[in-house]
Amino acid sequence: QGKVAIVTGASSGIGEAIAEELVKRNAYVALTARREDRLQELEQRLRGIGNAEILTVPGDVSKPEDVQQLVNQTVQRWGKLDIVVANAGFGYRAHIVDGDIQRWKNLLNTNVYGLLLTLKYGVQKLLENGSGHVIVTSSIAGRQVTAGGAVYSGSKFAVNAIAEALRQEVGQQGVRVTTVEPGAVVTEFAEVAGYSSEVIEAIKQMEPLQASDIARVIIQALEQPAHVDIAELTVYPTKQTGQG
Ligand code: NJP
Repeated sequence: QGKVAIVTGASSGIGEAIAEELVKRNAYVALTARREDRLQELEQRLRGIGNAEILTVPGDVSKPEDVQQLVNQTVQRWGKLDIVVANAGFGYRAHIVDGDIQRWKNLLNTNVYGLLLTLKYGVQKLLENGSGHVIVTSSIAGRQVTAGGAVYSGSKFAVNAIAEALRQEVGQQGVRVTTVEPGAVVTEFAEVAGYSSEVIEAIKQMEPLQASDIARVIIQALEQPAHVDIAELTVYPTKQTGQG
């Protein structure tokens, strides 16, 4: 049997690309995100790759019952869990005084609380195995702050802290934790974050990364021998010299 993986935020972008790379390597992959139609389209596409084993469990990572359902259904289907890709998240740019308070709440609920839920319920199963690998998608915004980035950067600083605490908590039990900090990647991220056309143009000029670039780097971390944990991966487009 192949490795069993959960991928959150699998309905587009980086999560979709990681799911595809995992399936190509014969992993059994459980996909989650809120948009069921997009997950089903992806499942159909991935079924075209050899004997793909895929489970689609639509849900919201900020709802404990949805995350528990995802983990439980995965383990019921394949008997174990080896890889947790905690990737769901989104961005938002606004000065604090102009901030949309509902947007703040949703962002922190997904990027921070949703991550904690994914780790809490997912990592319990890895510990039962005595091995496993957690991939956490953070951001270069988790290393540097710019005006307008308070809430997104704040969420990703929290993500980095949570991932490092987890690494220290579970390493002795054979579970690796890798935090990935991408620069600009072409996904639906800019649109969801509501970036202006000027910002989108500036990103185009820097020849941004493709989601497949991040997926390839993550696969390299996953394919290290079990005693090697690449704890942090910061990946910039070569021409991106600042954050934005
Ligand atoms: O963005 P996008 P990325 N519950 O919008 C899902 C980080 N990052 O692939 O629920 C469950 O294409 C959403 O699905 P849906 C970024 O912070 C990116 O670029 O159906 N799922 C979709 O599948 C994030 O952590 C860049 O709407 C939820 C996925 O998340 C990660 O990369 C730079 C959800 C987002 O896909 C993936 O983002 C960087 C919820 N509550 C870091 N909310 C970049 N692209 O430039 C959202 O430094 N999703």
